[in-house]
Amino acid sequence: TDEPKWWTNAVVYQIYPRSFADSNGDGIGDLGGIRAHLDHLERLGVDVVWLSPIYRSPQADNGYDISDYRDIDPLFGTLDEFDALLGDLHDRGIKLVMDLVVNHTSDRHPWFEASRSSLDDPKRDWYIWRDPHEGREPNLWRSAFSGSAWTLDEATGQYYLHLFAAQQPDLNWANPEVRDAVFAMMNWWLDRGVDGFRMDVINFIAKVDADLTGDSTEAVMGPQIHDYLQQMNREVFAGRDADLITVGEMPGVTVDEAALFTGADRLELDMVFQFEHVGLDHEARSKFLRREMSLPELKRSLDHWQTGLASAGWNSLYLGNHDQPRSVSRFGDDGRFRIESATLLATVLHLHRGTPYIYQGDEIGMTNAAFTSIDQYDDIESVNYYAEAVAAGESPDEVLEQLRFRSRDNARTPVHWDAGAQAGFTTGTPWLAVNPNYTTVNAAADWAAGDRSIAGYYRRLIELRHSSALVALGDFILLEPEHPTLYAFTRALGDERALVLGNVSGDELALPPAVAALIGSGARRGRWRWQRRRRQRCPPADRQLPPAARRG
Ligand code: TEU
Ligand code: CA
Repeated sequence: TDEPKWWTNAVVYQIYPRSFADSNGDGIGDLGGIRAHLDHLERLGVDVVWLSPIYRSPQADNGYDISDYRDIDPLFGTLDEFDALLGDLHDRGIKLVMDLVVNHTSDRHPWFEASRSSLDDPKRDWYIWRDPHEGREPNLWRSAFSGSAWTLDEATGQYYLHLFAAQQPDLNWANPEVRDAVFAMMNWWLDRGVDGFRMDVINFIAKVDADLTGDSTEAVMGPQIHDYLQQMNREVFAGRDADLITVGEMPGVTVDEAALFTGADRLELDMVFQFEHVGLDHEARSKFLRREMSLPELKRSLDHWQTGLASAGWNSLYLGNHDQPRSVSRFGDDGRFRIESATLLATVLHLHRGTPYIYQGDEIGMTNAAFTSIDQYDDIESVNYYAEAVAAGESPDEVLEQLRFRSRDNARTPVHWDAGAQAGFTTGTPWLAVNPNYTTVNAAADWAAGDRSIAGYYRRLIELRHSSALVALGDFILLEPEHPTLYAFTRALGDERALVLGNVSGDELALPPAVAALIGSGARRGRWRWQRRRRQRCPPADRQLPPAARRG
């Protein structure tokens, strides 16, 4: 039918469980911690929670290395507690999306243990094994977490492929038994009542056989990906009457590919996470090599996705997650204009067309970790990168500087609930240091800040998406693409128009004549009904940013 899908006016909140809230004092966030903070989520008004992995795992990559897909890691709780959490969320009208990590398993998953046990084990072909090529690795692919993407298994004399850590061997999706096992597991979770999946690096599951040997240096997506996703759709999602949601994480995906993955008639996915806008501020060859990104570049990139998926497909909208720096530190000013920056970024993102994703802590304006020593880092990517770069002769201080901006641990420090010890995250010692700014930046203080509450502002944006078809579905037109500090666009649906203006600078901004004229003509025709944001108390008048959003 032509009825818009329910998720066109939904907002998703991502929980990274290890860092959200600890209920038993071991310093690691857990399911009990989430259950203790559901009021916060309900107050924000989010529709869906996406839970990063909580399955049994040796935790080499904080749960993205799964050793049992059908159980909860004891660090986080039990299946009974999981069912209780799911019930609590549903009672509050919030859906739950699980992280589905099936490009790879843990090297301690029984499937891999069987697979590596001998050349003729029935599960040998469940993973990707190759003979050495001229005495070295089968090809020159690199792991995302440093080193080769191949590890030699001495016992059988073959290499196995791992696009991530050696503890994360890639499954062989070309084997129909693997697909059946994954689909059965997905059905098991849906039968338990979960509302969908966020699919980890799902565009990597299809490998091109020809590229797996020789001098190939760059991994590419295989064409079978569409068949795999369509088969998944038939065997897992088709015929279920619940309102589900699927989002595929797809590094490197293009707009044209995304239109295929998310086109309604293709029965693949509801939406994808694309990476173009989070790749603009670093060199292509390494995420750790920072480069200056201008506002016009960011606007052009997001605009390209808005227009590219305007008639076929659907966007997911995000500025941060557990793999990215804190959005206010990366795209805004996390010092003097922290609150203005956080609300501006929220405004711009949430008023695009697509489904917005909020990463835990962004709704209270949490900032990068500000670690100064390598011992403070935990993330396998950061730790491996530091070792590799320093071994290659780079200055440790420079590498630390790179990590200070880009490390995934920036987004993984514990959530600040209040100004008490350890920010109210734990009664014990947190697994990763709490950011010292928790005494001022915390959920309790933020909710109490009235007009200066970032969470309160998010709440209004979420309400707006729920109540306004214009915000959910309206056409997007970017204005002033080349303006260095103004983020301006319109949305249009039927007779309704919205004009969104964001001053992405710490200075006063004079509106370009074309935008001023647009305002004038709209006002004359009675089109623009001004809803000025309530005056903000804090910055002195000469520092005040113009209202970030105006809608008619
Ligand atoms: O991330 C995939 C991914 O490509 C990157 O965002 C990754 O985090 C890394 O920064 C590459 O440089 C997903 C998960 O979100 C991430 O947490 C996992 O570590 C990864 O897959 C492996 O499962
Ligand atoms: Ca705990």
